[in-house]
Amino acid sequence: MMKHVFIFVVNAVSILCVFSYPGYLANLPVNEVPFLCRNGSNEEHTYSIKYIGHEVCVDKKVITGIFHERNIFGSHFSWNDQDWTKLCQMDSDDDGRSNGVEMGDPNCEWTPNSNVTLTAVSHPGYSEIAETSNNGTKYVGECSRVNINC
Ligand SMILES: [Ca+2]
Repeated sequence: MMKHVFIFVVNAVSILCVFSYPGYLANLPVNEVPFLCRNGSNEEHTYSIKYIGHEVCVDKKVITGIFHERNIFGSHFSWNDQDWTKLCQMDSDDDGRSNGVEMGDPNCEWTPNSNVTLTAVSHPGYSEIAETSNNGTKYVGECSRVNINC
């Protein structure tokens, strides 16, 4: 009897893990976004962030944890019924580029059933400023935004 109870508990925990954050990703065109930022010493860092709608903790370029608090993109995702057609044209972080542009779907054509692989260019919940040079344009945010060493 105890063996069956143990197996039930293990399975219940596994199911909870499967249906956590990754389940929401099916409603977004990408599974992760890059975040290029500059710290107070003017050093640039690039992070790859998987929990797009939540605040994250980063330690030396490695994501070490996740806050459960939503960032502004995560709030918009929730308030708009996880509907990409509504989210795509919004500019959640108010940096002048739509969520679609930032997440690789500038024409808002992606749907959850499309088998298209897109590439995000920046974070839709963290504002970045355009910097143009001879090498092109890059979008740079502030590293303090990612709660380093939290
Ligand atoms: Ca942004």
